[in-house]
Amino acid sequence: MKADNILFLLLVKTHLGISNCSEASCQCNPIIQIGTDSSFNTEKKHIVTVTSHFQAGQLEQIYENVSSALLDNQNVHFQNLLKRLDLTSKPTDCHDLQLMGSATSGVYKIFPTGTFGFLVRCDHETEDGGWTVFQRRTDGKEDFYRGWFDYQVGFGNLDGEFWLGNQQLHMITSQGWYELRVDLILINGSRVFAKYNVLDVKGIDEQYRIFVDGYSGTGGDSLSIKIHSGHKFSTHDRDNDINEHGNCAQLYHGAWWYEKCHTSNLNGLYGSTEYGKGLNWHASTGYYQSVSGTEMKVRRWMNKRKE
Ligand SMILES: *[C@@H]1O[C@H](CO)[C@@H](O)[C@H](O)[C@H]1NC(C)=O
Ligand SMILES: *[C@@H]1O[C@H](CO)[C@@H](O)[C@H](O)[C@H]1NC(C)=O
Ligand SMILES: *[C@@H]1O[C@H](CO)[C@@H](O)[C@H](O)[C@H]1NC(C)=O
Ligand SMILES: [Ca+2]
Repeated sequence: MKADNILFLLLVKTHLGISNCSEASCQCNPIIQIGTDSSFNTEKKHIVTVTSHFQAGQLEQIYENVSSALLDNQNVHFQNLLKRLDLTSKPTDCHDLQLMGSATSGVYKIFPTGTFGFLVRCDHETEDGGWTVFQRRTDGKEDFYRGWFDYQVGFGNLDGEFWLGNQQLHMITSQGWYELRVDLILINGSRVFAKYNVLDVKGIDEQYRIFVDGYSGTGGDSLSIKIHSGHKFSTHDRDNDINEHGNCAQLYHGAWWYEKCHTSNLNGLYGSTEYGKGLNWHASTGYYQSVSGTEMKVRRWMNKRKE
C-alpha cells in the first residue's frame, strides 16, 4: 500500500467538502484521523503531514487496521474501495459517503453512474448506517396523491417528507446489489421494520417494476413477494396494475407497485383510517390504520461486476 492512496482519500474528501477537521479535533474519516497528526489546515498540509508522518511499512498496517475496523460487518473489501477511488471519483450513494467518512445523517449529493448527481437523504444511524433514503413520511404535510411525472422525478423536502423519484431509485439500485429497509412508526409509537436482502427497481421501459426477496424484520412482509414483487409502479394517472376493474392508485389514494391491489400503501393518505387508503403496512396495521411515520431506504452490499 502506497502513501499515494492515503493522499487520494484525503483529496477526495477535501474535494467533496465533507470533512470537518479543526486543529483540536477531527470528526471526520477515521482513515484521515489515523493517517495524520492534528494539524489540518490546507490540502498541502494534509499531504505533508501524511507523507512525513508514516513509513511505508506502517501504512500497510494502518490500512489493515482501518480496513477491519471500518468494514467488519460489510461485504465490501477495502482494497476494492481504494481501487474505485481516484481524484475524480464521487460517491455513488450514501454507502460510498459512509466509506469516505461521512457519519452524520443528513442531505448529501451523490453521483450514481450515468447521472450528473442529485441530492439525497442519508441515514447513518439505523443498523450501521450507509442508507440512501428514498421515501419519508413524518407529519402529513406533503401531498402524496400525485401523478406519474412527480413520482418519476421526485417531490417534497429532503428534510421533511419526500419521494426521491423512481428514476433516481432506479439509477441508484442499478449500480449493484441493494438491500431495502422499511422503517415504520406505529400510531402507539412502537417502531417496526421490514428488510429485504434483494431489491431491484427496473427503468422507465418497465414502468419501474420492483423485485424484492429475502424478508426479515419485525413488521411483517407486506411488500410481499407474492403481492407486490414483480409489479409495475402505478399512479392515479397511470394504471399499470393488474386490477381489471379500476386503478388501485385511485381506489386507495396512493401510488405504489400495486397488484390488485395491495398489502402495503405507504404513499397513501396520511392518517386515514378508511379501508386501504391510509399508510397501511398490512402485517402491522391491517387496512384500517395508518402508520404515523415511514422511511424507505436502500444500501449497497455488493458491487456489480464490471461488464
Ligand atoms: C464542524 O464542526 C463544528 C464543531 O463540531 C460545528 O460547529 C460545525 O457546524 C461543523 N461544520 C460542518 C460543515 O459540519
Ligand atoms: C494495528 O492493530 C494492532 C493490533 O490491534 C496494533 O498492535 C497496532 O499498533 C496497530 N497498528 C497501527 C499502525 O495502528
Ligand atoms: C403498539 O402496537 C403494536 C401492534 O398493535 C403492539 O405489538 C405493541 O406492543 C404496541 N406497543 C406499545 C408500546 O403499546
Ligand atoms: Ca387497472
